[in-house]
Amino acid sequence: MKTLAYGFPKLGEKREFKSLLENFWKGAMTEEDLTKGIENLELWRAGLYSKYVDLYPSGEMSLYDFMLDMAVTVGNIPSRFGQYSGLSTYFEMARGKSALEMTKYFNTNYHYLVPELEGKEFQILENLPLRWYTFLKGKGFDPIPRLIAPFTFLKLSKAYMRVEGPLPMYEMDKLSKREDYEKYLPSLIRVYRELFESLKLAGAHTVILEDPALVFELDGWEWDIVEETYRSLQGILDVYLITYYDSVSDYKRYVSLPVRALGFDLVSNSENLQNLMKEGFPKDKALIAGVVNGRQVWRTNLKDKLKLLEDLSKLSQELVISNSCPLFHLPVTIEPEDALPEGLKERLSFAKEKLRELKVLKEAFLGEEQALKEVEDIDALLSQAFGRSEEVQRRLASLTDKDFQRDLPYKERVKIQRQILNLPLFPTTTIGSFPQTQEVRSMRTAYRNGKISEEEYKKFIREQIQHVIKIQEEIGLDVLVHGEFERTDMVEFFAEKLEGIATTKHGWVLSYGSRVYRPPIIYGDVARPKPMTLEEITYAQSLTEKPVKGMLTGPVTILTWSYYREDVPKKEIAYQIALALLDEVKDLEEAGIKVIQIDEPAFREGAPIKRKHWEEYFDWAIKAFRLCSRAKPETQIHTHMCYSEFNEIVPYIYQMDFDVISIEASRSKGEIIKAFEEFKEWDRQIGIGVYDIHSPAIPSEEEIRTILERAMRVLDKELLWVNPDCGLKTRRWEEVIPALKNMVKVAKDLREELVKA
Ligand code: THG
Ligand code: ZN
Repeated sequence: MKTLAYGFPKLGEKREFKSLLENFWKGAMTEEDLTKGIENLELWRAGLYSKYVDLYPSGEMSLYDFMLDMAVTVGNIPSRFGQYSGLSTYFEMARGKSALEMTKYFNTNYHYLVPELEGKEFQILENLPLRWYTFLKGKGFDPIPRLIAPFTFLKLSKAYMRVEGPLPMYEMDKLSKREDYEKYLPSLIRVYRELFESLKLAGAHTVILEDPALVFELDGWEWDIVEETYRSLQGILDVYLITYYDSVSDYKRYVSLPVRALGFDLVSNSENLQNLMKEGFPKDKALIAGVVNGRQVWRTNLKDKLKLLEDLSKLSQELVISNSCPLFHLPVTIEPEDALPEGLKERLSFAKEKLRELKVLKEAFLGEEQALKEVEDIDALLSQAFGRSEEVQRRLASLTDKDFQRDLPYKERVKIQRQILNLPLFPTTTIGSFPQTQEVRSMRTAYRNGKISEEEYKKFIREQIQHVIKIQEEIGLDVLVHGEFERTDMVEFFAEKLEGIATTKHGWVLSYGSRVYRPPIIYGDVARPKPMTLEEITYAQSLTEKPVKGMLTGPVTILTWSYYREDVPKKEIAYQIALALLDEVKDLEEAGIKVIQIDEPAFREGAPIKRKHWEEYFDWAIKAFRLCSRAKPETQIHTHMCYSEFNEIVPYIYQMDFDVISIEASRSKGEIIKAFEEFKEWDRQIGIGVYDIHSPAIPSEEEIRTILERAMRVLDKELLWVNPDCGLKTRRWEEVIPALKNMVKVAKDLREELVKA
């Protein structure tokens, strides 16, 4: 019986990783000091691993992203970056002007950089696995080198692919055919074998390969490729194969792969366990049981897990206890949190505490008295009810079908809304936030630290709102926003105001690169004690004749970007949040707000990995949105989506029954427009982001016009709104004002041209 842990956060207890990178990028730190700092973080991680578990990896300490590291290791540098020259090329690929595309890692809020395959042979460029293995070895640790497996590497990459048509044309897309893999695998496998050889020479016997793509619903030929890959990797190092975030998609083929040990996520759902119990497990392999949840913050009920491990030990002589998925989805430690609601802290376990749980589990499994007592104590604590509210549950139980249905269908609502709002053709608006300047941030910090009074802070926010309303009027926008200067993160802001949700002071998690966020913790039944946005929105509306949008974050996004309890179905939590938001919608309406936007950027991300689970998810996700947006027919409901590809879920999006959607389509405008073309029923108003806010470049009138004209070929002009593709909080005023002016100019020109025609 051994314990194995992996994916421990690299951020550091005081976000040292973030400071190191950002100081280096600012030019305030040398490359040498950066390297030293990163090495110290790796030593700290290895120290924790070795304190609590038997087996742990090296090679997780990436300077930006582990997929990028794999790409650099195997020499996959797209030609536009020229000759690879170390760190400068590395960061150019990560965050330069023509950086690699960033996308969500499976169904998580971590974003990886998508390798671009151009058809070149792979070769070892920087042997990062060896560098980090020998580093830790040299410091007296005994880690197992870890790499992303070849199949997952290719599956998550994009490659140049011939597009059907009369002329030879190539486009970047996912690998989708056997030939695509056959083109790249031989040279990739050769490189992996070389990497293994080098690690073996340095003293390694084992390698951990992370192959999470095996949880996708794969075709038979894809499994053939996986088998061939593992067969060709044999003979150098013992392979510990790890999968996570879901059950493996073909149990029988998975357990017959020629590897030393096989890992299972036994937390995300019960399919892996059912298969293990039903089909058995090969005698000659070790079973890595991912029983401690790497994605949720709850203390593990060790008693339940002990029982599970006993069952599993009948299947395999060699059981390895592990976390269910990488631990980097968790904050480092619960220790410094001193302002959590009563009773919550002892129910929580962050990454460091999860490591300790693995240790206690092993000790209890081996019958150690102290550990067994702890197991009983935790069970007693966790069996006590916590955070429930009868009132919220009664309200939930009383819901009927009509709570999910607006009083009038869209076709009739839109007529009333047109009369009230009286907007021109191609109405212009923004997504909600305006630049969060240094001044705004320092004022918020000053207020939080008690350095300025609530009155002073509120006065400052009111001044900011006055300013942003004036600017929007000058630019000539049609539907205005209040700028969101009082808000931090769009989820954390609401979490702080809702009952049943806790926020942390130090619970930072990496989202990508050096960017972090603090996921709130939904620990109890959710309710809204008092209005959350009313004051700022009504103040903004009092300053202008134009409509000001009420701005809310939707229930699916609040749920998906938070930790949530596991003893209540997600559907119920989503409905609870939706009811709290509905209270806000009602208050906004009462106060005369005519347009309300409820953002759902995580709507796609929340979907399960396997399509077979989609119907169930979208059923409640759609209903949660409908529940919170059941406004009066005359209130125009908007939503906004970004950060994902929405093409394949357009029919589900339609069922949300909003009046207007604004959608990010910065990279694949053509595709998203096509998706709406293919979905014939589409009759809702839509703003396809006319420029990319992630770039500081100011879009020209021509660029904006091109996108609108393309949209007009597919969608009725009456449906089109004109807006940027996301909020403007990360941009500077000098960029925002000219960009919006160009946008409004194009909308006005188009209106005039249509009148003439
Ligand atoms: N909020 C949350 N999740 C998200 C986003 C978000 N996921 C997807 C998308 N946006 C990209 N993720 C981020 C996460 C963090 C930041 C930007 C994009 C960011 N964070 C600040 C930083 O790292 O400096 C932290 C700011 C603070 O002090 O609160 O900029 O918007 N939940
Ligand atoms: Zn957005």
